[in-house]
Amino acid sequence: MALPLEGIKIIDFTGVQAGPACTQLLAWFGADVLKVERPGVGDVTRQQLRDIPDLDALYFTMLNSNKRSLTLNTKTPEGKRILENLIRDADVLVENFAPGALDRMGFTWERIHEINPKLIFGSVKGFSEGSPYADIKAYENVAQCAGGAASTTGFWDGPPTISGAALGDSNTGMHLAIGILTALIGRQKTGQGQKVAVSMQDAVLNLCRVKLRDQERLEHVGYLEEYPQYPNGKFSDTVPRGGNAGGGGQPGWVLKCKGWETDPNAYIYFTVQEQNWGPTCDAIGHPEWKKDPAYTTARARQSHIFDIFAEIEKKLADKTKFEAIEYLRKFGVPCAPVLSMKEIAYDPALRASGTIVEVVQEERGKYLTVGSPIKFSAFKPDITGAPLLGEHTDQVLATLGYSGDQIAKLYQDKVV
Ligand code: CAO
Repeated sequence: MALPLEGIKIIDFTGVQAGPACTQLLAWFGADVLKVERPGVGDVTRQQLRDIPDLDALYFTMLNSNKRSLTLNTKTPEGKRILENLIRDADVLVENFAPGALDRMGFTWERIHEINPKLIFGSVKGFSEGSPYADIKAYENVAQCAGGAASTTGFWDGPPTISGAALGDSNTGMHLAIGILTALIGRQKTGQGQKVAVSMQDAVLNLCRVKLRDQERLEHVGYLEEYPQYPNGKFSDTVPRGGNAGGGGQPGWVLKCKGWETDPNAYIYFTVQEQNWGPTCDAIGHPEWKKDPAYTTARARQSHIFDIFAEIEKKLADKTKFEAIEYLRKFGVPCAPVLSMKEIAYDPALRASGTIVEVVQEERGKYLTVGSPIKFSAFKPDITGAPLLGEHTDQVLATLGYSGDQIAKLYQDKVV
């Protein structure tokens, strides 16, 4: 069947992770994504963290599958003309250059809109227009710090901590994809393109919504009853780091299982679900806590929640994390094993669902990547390899009407 985004032409003027993650998603769903890269260099991630000499790094292949690649020096007059022609014929252009870089090339939003008023222009920056930091270049951790994730992650007696999840990069790309699809639907009504801008700071903050909720609650009542600091510790005037606390209405913690002394991931996450307190007491071998006023409400439990967790750990001490989950699921406890990346890579269920996929990459051979986390009933995205640098340059130029000789001249002049 035709994929939903088939026929949508996207100029992918992106690099590193935030922009490429957005356009890769759209490519999986059928868009024709043409990556425009600097001749001889390409996206910097082609060369970053290489595991095989001279081959495109996994950093690149895992963020640029299902795309085509055109090399083009957009600082040359002929390169600019080619880009203008591409813009005239495209539906979307996505970029995540350093602040001002596209303007310096001569492609301001106003100019792009003039060339093609129907085109949707997607842009990622570290900070929004008007921010006092708007001129700063940004990578993942810059955004995690500025978006509220770092100050609220980690333990209260340690420094702000960065998450392993790409909250600043891929998350921003996902936000931009939503914006672009929204603008495409909007265009069906108005016939007009628009600029869609997402800052990495804002995208991180959007995922830290509950922490802003906590800031406001703190200002109203002076404490946060689901944090480990309650009721025995002190609160300041800002949301503290809560370690592995649940963060919602349900307290939870990371608990040790059999083998934790040697295996850094022999843990589970255990949630004390309010409405499941009775079965939880049975599961942890303390049925008497069901009626004990020191245990019957979340508030009563909180002052000795770590003693409760210690009791649960005793109960789980002879179980591996997988055995613990098998046991606890029967009692309706919301829980999961702490899975290592190795366990995830070889997880048969994640492979069967297409969330972990094996892709064949030209020159490299097989590698693993994360497939579409979004599942559709009418189609399953087929994840293919990433393009080699400039693999489709000749093809694209021919489509634009360049003859063989003209293409050879463009190579000679280092335009492509
Ligand atoms: N032809 C000619 N020149 C090109 C080109 C092409 N095809 N593609 C890029 N360039 C030029 C740019 O115009 C720019 O030139 P000037 O500095 O002279 O204007 C230069 O290459 C470098 O631009 P850049 O933005 O790609 O690279 P950078 O190293 O200065 O910064 C980054 C990288 C990621 C910090 C910055 O792009 C940024 O802050 N982007 C916005 C936020 C973002 O997306 N961050 C990445 C998240 S993933 O970790």
